[in-house]
Amino acid sequence: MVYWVDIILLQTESFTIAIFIYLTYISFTMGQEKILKNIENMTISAKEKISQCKNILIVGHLDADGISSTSIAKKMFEHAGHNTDYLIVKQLDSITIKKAEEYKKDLTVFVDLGSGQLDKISNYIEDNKIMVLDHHQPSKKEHPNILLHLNAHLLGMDGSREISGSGMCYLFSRYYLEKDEKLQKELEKIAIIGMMGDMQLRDGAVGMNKQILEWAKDNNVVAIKKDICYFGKQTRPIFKLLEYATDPIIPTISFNHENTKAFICSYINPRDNDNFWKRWIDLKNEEAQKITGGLIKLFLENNNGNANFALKQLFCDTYQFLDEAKGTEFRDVMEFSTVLNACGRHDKWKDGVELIIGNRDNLPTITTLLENHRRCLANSIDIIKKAKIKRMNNIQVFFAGDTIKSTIIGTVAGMALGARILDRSIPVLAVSNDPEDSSFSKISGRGTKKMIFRGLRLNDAMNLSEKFGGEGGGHDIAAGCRIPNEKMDEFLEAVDKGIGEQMKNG
Ligand SMILES: [Mn+2]
Repeated sequence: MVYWVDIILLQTESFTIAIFIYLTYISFTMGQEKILKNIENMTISAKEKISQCKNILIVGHLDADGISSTSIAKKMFEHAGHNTDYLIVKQLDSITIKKAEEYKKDLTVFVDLGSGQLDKISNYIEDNKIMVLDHHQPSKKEHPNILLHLNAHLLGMDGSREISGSGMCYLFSRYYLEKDEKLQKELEKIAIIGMMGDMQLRDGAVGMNKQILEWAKDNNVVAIKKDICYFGKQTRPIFKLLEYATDPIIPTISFNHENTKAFICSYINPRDNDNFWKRWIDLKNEEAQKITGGLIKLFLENNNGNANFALKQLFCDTYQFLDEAKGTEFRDVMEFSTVLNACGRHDKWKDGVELIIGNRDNLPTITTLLENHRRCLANSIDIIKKAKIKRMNNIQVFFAGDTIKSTIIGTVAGMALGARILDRSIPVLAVSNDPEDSSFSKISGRGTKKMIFRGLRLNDAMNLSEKFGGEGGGHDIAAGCRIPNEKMDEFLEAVDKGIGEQMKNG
């Protein structure tokens, strides 16, 4: 029997919840609006000075987000009548800044990097010839004479989760360019590739990313669909999709060729009329459901009552570009961003930019490149599996020397954490030789979200390198530095201590 008091209480409660949701929504959109207004104001006040700079050099980071950011900048500046040149770098340090200075342009625009190295940039390039669009942690000092500095954190956004470098470039373009719907759509598309490349969409979009995705969805740029999270739904035969599944690892299936094939065949006929293996997108609804049901069963049976987390990871929002052909690497945003990553990491960043901008002449090279990249990652994971890991109090260190390229070692370290090859309770520092200077090493640090909740700030830890004659920067969850070899032990001690301090209350 229900009493009227209960009904009132129930109504009051849902009313309170409704009000709460409404207020949260309002404060969220108001926060967003304020940020956009600030970006608009800052862009408009710098616009005239920027317009006067005929020749522009764009300097971007070499990952998928950096290549996307560079492409947005190139497209929009050319559209606005500037001449552009671009340069993609692994890390913004004195060597690469000097390189940029040698171009002697009217304006150097740093995208997806720069905010943490303004002091250093200022040493080589005059302040009034510098512009920065970035989402990395900024350094503390202000530089009032810089033409324009749009940084996610300074504008009140979390640059690790809420917006990418490409997103910052896109927002700038909204206020710098005269309205042009076709171009806006193209730039929205590129902004989304960057978000994905920086792993900001893994648990669903939040903050400004969500806003940009909504614009893109309304413009029919992208379709968003809940699906299994695995890589290769457009291009891989399903047995490969499942066999190489790492996030989450499928019990008894991942990395087991025979089991994977047997599993699939027990649910569906895996071959099409021409006897080719079907891809995920070729499956009929009921076939996909059967496989998904089978996967859920595997997780429930093999995770000792701990299946919830893995099951949550199994599904996510997936994103498809509506102007790209089905079954290509470019239809699915996850695959597209991986192509770009492969380009950047293997010195083909020019191809990456060309690809985004619309020049697809080099496609065969790019598919081979993708295969190489996958093989490189798999080999490197094997190397980590067999390697001796130096375990300190609060960090684990892996020395790769020359065995893993410094351009992919961060990705590999992140994968090894994800696949539990490394201890997931403390961050990993992966060390490789610096190819540009043999007296230096490069270090890539990776953590997990859980560690961030416990206080981890890898960018602060990597910044300690400056005390030892090195240089560094990045995000709380992923950061890097270079350090003189002779200072390595001292530096690692300092990082171990520093990270212990950061995470001591977690
Ligand atoms: Mn980025």
